Amino acid sequence: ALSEWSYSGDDGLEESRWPEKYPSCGGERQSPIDVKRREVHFSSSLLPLHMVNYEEEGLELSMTNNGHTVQITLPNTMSMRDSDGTVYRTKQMHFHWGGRDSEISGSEHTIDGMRHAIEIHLVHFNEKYETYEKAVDQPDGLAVMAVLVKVEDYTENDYYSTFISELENVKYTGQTTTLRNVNIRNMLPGDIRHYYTYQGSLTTPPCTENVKWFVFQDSATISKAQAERIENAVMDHHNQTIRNGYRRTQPLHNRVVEANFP
Ligand code: SG7
Ligand code: ZN
Repeated sequence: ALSEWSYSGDDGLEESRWPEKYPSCGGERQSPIDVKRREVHFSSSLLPLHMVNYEEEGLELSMTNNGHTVQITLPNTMSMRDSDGTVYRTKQMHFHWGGRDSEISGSEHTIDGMRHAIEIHLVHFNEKYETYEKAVDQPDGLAVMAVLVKVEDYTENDYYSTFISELENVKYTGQTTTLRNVNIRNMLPGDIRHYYTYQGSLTTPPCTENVKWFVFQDSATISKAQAERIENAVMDHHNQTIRNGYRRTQPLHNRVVEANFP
């Protein structure tokens, strides 16, 4: 197998066996999780994230098919300040989707057991470490914002058009293209003030337990046709269409999920 790990076991180590090679994947603060709304703790001290430069116009961003997902490199000029004053800078964003059978959703986080069609991750690093490479091994190194995307039959989202039409240029693993004139803010939900937050991990090997997660309460919306284009667009090392690239939800163990809304 060309891949060191996979979700299904078709190609490389399957999900349930990740801990054999990547011990952190068997840890007690793993991601994703099911957010059980009745068990979420409201915290009035959590402020909206202070987000800077996400709406910058005219960006040229490189997008790559890495064999597991499509990933867009973000400039480190976008930054987010957490309630506790920590500043995180952007590194990349990527997507998790389903689609193995039509109607199969592929978000990683679920809300009361409900899985959304797609989940977008914006990976950030703690700016006190100066670079992503230095932050990635630190216990407080990373923060990921998660955007849940739902499908409404005919609601075309024009803010996703550039991204979706460029997918044909990254059909094969290893290919890279350039996105022009995307506005990242517009790909996020309308309401970015309200979020769930908890301490977790990377959702892929090595499953490092150093990620502070922020899952927006509001979701973004795309059309069914747009979702299908994403689900059918890109292929892995074996030229199999990449589908169902999400990890099963993990036990909460000794953790609390907080929210800044009641
Ligand atoms: C995706 O998810 C990729 C990975 C990412 C991983 O497979 O975008 O990124 C690279 C550079 O391959 O891993 C370290 C990292 O960002 C896990 O990220 S996630 O927890 O946000 N899903
Ligand atoms: Zn991810």
